[in-house]
Amino acid sequence: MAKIVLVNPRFEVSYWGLEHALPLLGKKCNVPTACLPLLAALTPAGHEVTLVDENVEDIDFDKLAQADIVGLTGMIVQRARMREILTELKARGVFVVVGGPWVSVQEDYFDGLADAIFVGEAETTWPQFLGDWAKGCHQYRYEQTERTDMTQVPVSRYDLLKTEHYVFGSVQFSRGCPFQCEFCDIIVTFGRKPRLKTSAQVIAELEAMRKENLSIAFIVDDNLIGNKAAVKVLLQDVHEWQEREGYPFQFFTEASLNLAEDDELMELMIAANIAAVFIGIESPNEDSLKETKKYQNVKKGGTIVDRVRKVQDSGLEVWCGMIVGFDNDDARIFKEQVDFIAQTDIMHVMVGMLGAIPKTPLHARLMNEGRLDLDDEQTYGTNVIPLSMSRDELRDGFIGLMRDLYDPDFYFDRLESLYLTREFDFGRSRNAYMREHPWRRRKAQLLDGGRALGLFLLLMKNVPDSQLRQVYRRRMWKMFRGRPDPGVLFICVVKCAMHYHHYTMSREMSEHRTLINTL
Ligand code: B12
Ligand code: SF4
Repeated sequence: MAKIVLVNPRFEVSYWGLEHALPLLGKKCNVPTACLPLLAALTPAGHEVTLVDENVEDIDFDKLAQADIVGLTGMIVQRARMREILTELKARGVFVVVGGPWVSVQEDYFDGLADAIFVGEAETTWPQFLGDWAKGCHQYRYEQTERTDMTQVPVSRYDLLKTEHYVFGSVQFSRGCPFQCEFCDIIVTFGRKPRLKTSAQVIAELEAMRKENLSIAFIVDDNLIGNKAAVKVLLQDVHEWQEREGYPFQFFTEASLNLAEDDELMELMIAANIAAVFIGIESPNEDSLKETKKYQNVKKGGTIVDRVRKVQDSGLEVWCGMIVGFDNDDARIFKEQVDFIAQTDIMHVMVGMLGAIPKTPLHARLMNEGRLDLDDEQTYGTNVIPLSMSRDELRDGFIGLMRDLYDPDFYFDRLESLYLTREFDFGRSRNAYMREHPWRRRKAQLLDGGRALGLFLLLMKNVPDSQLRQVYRRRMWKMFRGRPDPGVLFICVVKCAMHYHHYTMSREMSEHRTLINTL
């Protein structure tokens, strides 16, 4: 029997980290990293497992030093902190293993600091390692020969998380994506054949999350609609569960743009109460999309703008990822991106400079072309040396683009266009359910109204910039007059808080010419 502690290191500020908004929302972290409660569930009975997320609590190194095994996870943006933690633990003679997205693609990054590493999925290798460890014959490198059979994945140990500190819960329906974008490490690690859990597994997870008082969840799939036929069955069952239980969950997720081609699928996502979908659009420049093999976004049954609007009109809010710095992008791309976003009414635009993650085809190609900056400290914010502009132009254009996108007027014009002019119906099927259940509806309205007011007051108290506070007041007043629905008002105050994060990030970058993690 081993004492095991699984650790998720502190994140650096990033677009989706929402670090500047979290204190306003009364939370410490956006989402609990899904692998921690999952690895706990995969640990054979008899071992004692503790989860430590440094984003919600400090690491007590003395306590950690008493563990038999410490397991560390982490993404690229956590790599520096991962190194610090490993160095500290090594000095104390602790046995430490590392897994997760970063070490899976950069296997030698922690050489000399880790006792074992896990590449890719670990549903079979983690229990196998624990057996080897008990026998005193563990290996240094573990990699599954077969991809995980998702129908065998156990329910995550949500009970071990301090769920009160997170905005969202996390739940996974599937892994893998059928597409082949050149820069993507997801398909390198998880493959192109989508694998799904059964409806019974997913519903058991939702029940387990509900016990921990979670009501908003991020479906952390690489691409929820990788296998459209199979996910439709799953969504139908989640919809029936939601109807039966009174819509206890609201979901957010990620999907590819071909979603717009399938009305039934959009309808089922809404029925399951998915409110917003993050789509990797990447670029309005068709040559760049072709260059990066993002063929699913290249013109097909309408422009990208038409397709985005179709998804929005169905009742799903669209968030998106955009990339600048493809070989086909010259200095005109920054303005093109702004013009494109203006036509889509998308508020949450994660824009990044093209980066080459190890093991991807892009990384291999640029290495061959001598266009990779191999320094770990990325002063230009990306390891890619662009082809059609200088590194300074790319960095400055990117910072300017972020600043333009989160200019308060531009941001709130998009919000008003979607929510006031187009009367976007956020959470359509839950709203329909509530209309048929007037008591529940009244209770929900009271709750939303109270939360909207509470958050608005927090914004007024804590946002230091008086001009910005004035913008939030003015825009919320307009929203109040145009759509005095407590649910919509709550969403819009949350949008103010999210704006505050993105605005602060973009101002810090432009004032200090420093680049914050944008990958
Ligand atoms: C959902 C998701 C998000 C969500 C939730 C993030 C979170 N904090 O958990 C949101 C949208 C918030 C998000 C944000 C970001 N994300 Co993200 N995200 C994902 C996605 C699609 C799924 C992650 C997931 O939960 N998978 C399910 C779990 C169960 O899988 P897993 O963590 O890989 O764990 C398995 C194995 O890796 C292994 N394992 C993992 N850790 C360990 C540790 C040990 C000891 C062992 C034994 C095994 C092990 O065991 C698990 C079971 O098999 C991945 C893509 C992917 N598939 O990795 C990108 C991904 C992880 N994200 C990425 C990035 C860059 C970001 C951002 C920095 C983007 C930004 N600029 O804002 C931010 C970080 C912000 C933050 N503070 O959270 C990159 C990381 C690149 C890399 N290789 O390091 C990825 C790979 C996507 C990509 N290529 O762009 N993300
Ligand atoms: S659609 Fe997304 S997950 Fe799929 S290959 Fe492209 S970038 Fe990767």
